[in-house]
Amino acid sequence: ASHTGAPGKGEQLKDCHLPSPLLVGPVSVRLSSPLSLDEIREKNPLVTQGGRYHPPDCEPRHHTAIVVPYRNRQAHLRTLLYHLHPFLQRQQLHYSIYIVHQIGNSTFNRAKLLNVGVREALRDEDWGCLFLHDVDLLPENDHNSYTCHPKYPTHLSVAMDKFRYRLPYSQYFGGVSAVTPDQYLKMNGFPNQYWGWGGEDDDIAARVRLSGMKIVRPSVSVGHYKMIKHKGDKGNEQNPRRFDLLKRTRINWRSDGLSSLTYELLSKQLEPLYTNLSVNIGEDP
Ligand code: UD2
Ligand code: MN
Repeated sequence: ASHTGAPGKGEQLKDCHLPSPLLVGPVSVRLSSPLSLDEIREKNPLVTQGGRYHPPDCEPRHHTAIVVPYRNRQAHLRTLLYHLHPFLQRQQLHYSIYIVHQIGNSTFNRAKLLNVGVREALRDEDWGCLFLHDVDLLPENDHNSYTCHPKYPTHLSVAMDKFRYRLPYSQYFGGVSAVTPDQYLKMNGFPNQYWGWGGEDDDIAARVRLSGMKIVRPSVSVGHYKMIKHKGDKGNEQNPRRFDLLKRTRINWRSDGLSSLTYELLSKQLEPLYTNLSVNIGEDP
């Protein structure tokens, strides 16, 4: 038999080379007029139903699920997909993108949506790494690896244009972060009680510490992100209770989180560029 490049069935692929030979380093991010979903699809022919990808010619070393809390940010979603698919493919990851769509008009709850996304993603596959990703953040350097640290949760978005490319404060955990399933279990997931804007990221950071872990980060030069400029969303007003809630994380984290998560999955659709989870997470009691 003669080899034509693609390995036949049953033939073992070689492990992907480290570092990936496809990396380019800094990338310029275009924010204006996102392409249509069809156009993005044409640019990513190897992405399969549900927004999944597996490198075609080597065995990936990492299996990463990207979980995005979402409601009513169509243009941001298209911009994210346009950038993230090629970015993750250059890293030669096995990955899938999950959009966790809060249905209804109740106040937005980012952290609870992330809990839902993690639980549903782990029903699909034994993901080694779970990324928690704002819809409006675009990584600007593909040396920022979308993989997990074996021991500690990672905070990736350390240098954003909106904070003049610096960490705003040392415990900051907002934007883009990552945990392994073990780390996620250890910290009892994320809080379910933060309805509206703010505080939930600080609660998550506190859980990391309270459960005996610490936060690891890439270097500032690699952890560059652009945030698409936006106003506050209707239904995600600042949460006035966030300061009171944060005082009680130390008491609440074991009882509120993955262990107390309830929701109703309304549908799971395998769209061409992402898996859409439509979910009813209830409302602020
Ligand atoms: C900051 C943090 C974010 C989170 C938030 C407080 C940064 C870069 N990010 O973001 O991680 O801690 O503060 O809650 O500092 N979303 C929707 N639809 C909505 C509302 C929110 O899809 O109607 C999602 C979307 O993925 C968005 C994320 O929730 O990116 C965070 O909301 P935001 O972008 O309005 O908050 P922002 O930029 O202040
Ligand atoms: Mn934002």
